[in-house]
Amino acid sequence: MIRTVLFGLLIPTLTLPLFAGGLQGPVQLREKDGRPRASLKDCVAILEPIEASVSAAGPSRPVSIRTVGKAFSPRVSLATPGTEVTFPNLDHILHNVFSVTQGNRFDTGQYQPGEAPRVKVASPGLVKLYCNVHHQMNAFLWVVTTPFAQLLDGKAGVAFGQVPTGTYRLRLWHPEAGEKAWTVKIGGGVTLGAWELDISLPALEPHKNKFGRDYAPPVDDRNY
Ligand SMILES: [Cu+2]
Repeated sequence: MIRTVLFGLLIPTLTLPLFAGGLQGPVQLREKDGRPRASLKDCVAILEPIEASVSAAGPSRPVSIRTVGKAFSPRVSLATPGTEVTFPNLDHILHNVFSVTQGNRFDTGQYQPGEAPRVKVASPGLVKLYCNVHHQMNAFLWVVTTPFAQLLDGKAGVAFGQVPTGTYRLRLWHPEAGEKAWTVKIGGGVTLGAWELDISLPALEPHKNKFGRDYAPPVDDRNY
């Protein structure tokens, strides 16, 4: 912690929390046969205050989720309430994005190649995104109010710094594992831990189209 002595008073430097610590440690994603998955791609870590002085995060920078090769990219994104999300269509076919997640329902309608519809997410939580044209397209948007949230793509685990001391809930999530949560106490230094998630869900969750009906049989539109 940095402090400045001014006229005999101790003035804490405002940019740093008064008492800050960190949380670090490896995350392991275990396959159904028990072997560890090599990559933490699509894994999300969210550190939420239970008893700690943390201000809610304001709207984050716009999030872009492209449709390319008949898939959403990236498949998992992070946002805060009020964040604008755009969906640029980089394919040569029509797409659609809809969500029937309560609190964040929307439907872009079908949109052309080159178009980029926008929506604003409202409520915290996990928003499941689908395309009404292509059953296999799915993506996930985590809307969080804490400033401590990260995607674990390319990482070995969680690493949060400048965390005010207190009690937190560490939530780990993966599309094929669902969510697991732990209570962690963070003191003045770096708190260490190790966490595991078990793969138990299918790669593509069964789902209906935006009308709540089964998808029509696929048509041949391979020229995306
Ligand atoms: Cu599509």
